[in-house]
Amino acid sequence: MSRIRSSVFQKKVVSAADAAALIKNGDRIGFSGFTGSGYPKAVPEALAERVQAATAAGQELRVGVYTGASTAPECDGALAAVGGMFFRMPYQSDPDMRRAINAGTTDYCDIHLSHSGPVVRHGFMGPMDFALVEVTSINEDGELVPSSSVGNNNVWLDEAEKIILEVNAWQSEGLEGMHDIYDAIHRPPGNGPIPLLAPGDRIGRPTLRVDPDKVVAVIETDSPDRNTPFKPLDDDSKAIAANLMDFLHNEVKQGRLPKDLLPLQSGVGNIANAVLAGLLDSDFENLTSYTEVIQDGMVDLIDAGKLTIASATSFSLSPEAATKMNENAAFYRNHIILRPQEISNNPELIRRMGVIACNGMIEADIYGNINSTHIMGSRMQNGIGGSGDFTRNAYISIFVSPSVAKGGDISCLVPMVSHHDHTEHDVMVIITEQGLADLRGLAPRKRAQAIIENCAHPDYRPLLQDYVARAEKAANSHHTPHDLKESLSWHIRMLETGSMKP
Ligand code: 0RQ
Repeated sequence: MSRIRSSVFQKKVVSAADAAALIKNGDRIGFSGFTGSGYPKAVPEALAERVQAATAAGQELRVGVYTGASTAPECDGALAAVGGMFFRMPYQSDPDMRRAINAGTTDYCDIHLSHSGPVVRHGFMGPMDFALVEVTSINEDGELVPSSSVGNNNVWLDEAEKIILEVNAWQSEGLEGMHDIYDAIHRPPGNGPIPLLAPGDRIGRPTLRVDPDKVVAVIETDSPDRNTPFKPLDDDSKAIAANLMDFLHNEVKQGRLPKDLLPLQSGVGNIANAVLAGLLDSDFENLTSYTEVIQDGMVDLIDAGKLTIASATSFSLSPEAATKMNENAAFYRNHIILRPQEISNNPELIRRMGVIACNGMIEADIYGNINSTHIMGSRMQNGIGGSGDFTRNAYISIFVSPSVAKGGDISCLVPMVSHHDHTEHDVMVIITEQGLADLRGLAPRKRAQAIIENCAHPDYRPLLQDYVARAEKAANSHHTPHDLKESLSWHIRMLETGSMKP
């Protein structure tokens, strides 16, 4: 049976090529899609073909692409490979996309995920020409059942002048009822408090609403989300997870956390997933999660009966876990709620519920500033994503990373970060495989000692202590001692010699 149950929408079905033909050079398009889930799968590739044909004919066809977060090779990848984007925001992680951003051929605006919908609603980005949104089905009354992510879809559907829908039969019909679309946020003034008190609360509707007159094309697809497998757990990630478990147990013992903890947020990447595996082996029970992505580790916690409810905006699963989710969506619907990202990442809610935030990083400095986005100060990796939304507003904010990268040539603990995403004011705990630095209540000099002694790799500890000694002697040594002539010398050495070691 067709997933398009409304006769109004059935009449709008066209091919992906015909839908792509509606898009003009310079159009700004709000795409669905968040960490490899729920992105449009047919029109971006058809558009990429048009871009190639236009380029061959000496014409320009480039669009501005707004998403929830990263998408996949058929979406970001296809358009980036042909140079089809003049603008991109917010988070991305595709290699071709990254190349275009770093080459400066695509302008990239790396903003907090909780801001990415509102800046469009507020008109800060100018008008949005199209929304291109994947859904699971269209009901008789024309309401849309979202697919495996919600992201900014509610905002794009409201704000775009025209809408193209992809109805993907691969997405499980069991997803219907998993979503909670709260659409009572408008341009200020006049917004009230968001009435959500706990991760399991439902405050909205299961479907997205759309003005049918704005829908110019509907495409039928049947393609899987392209999710990437997680790396197997290595010794470092197991040690990081064990250090975090010790910390959480101690917080419970000290009476600073209840024994079922507080809602957990876990970032993207392999280490974050490993941390969830650590919870699986722990004695913590009745856990809840208020986060933005549901990874394999969270599904395992639900299966084990340890996680009662997970609230997010998207899945970020391995192919095996995505298949399991698809086959059992009706079961997981009782434990998972997918919301718009302006709700999953909302600072008001994160602060109210006391979320424990745990995110990956590229590097931290000895005072606790964090670089999440730029390799060696200038090369964009993925973007800040939701890490800022959660870190600044968390009950406890934690960053996790191995102490070294590139086989030990790089120390992830450095004198001064080469790019700032999270300042020392927002960061409470840093964890590596070496140990844990609890920075709460520490002045800068004491923070430096905690980080060097507990988190840095032994190979780099004397070098960091040497830096601290020089910084203390430097002319500008005051509250936060730095020797500005030396502070980025480690990065310069890496760029010049291929190692931070002298
Ligand atoms: O390089 O790709 O060439 O191998 O950086 O590093 O170890 O694979 O890290 O998958 O845990 O991701 C910060 C990127 C970590 C991620 C980041 C090199 C390393 C490797 C990646 P290669 P790993 P992870 C909510 C939260 C921002 C968004 C966020 C991220 C590559 O966590 O994108 O937190 N965070 N969102 O070799 C130079 C260093 C390095 C280094 C690692 N110090 N210097 N290179 N690398 N450390 C979710 C969302 O927002 C959607």
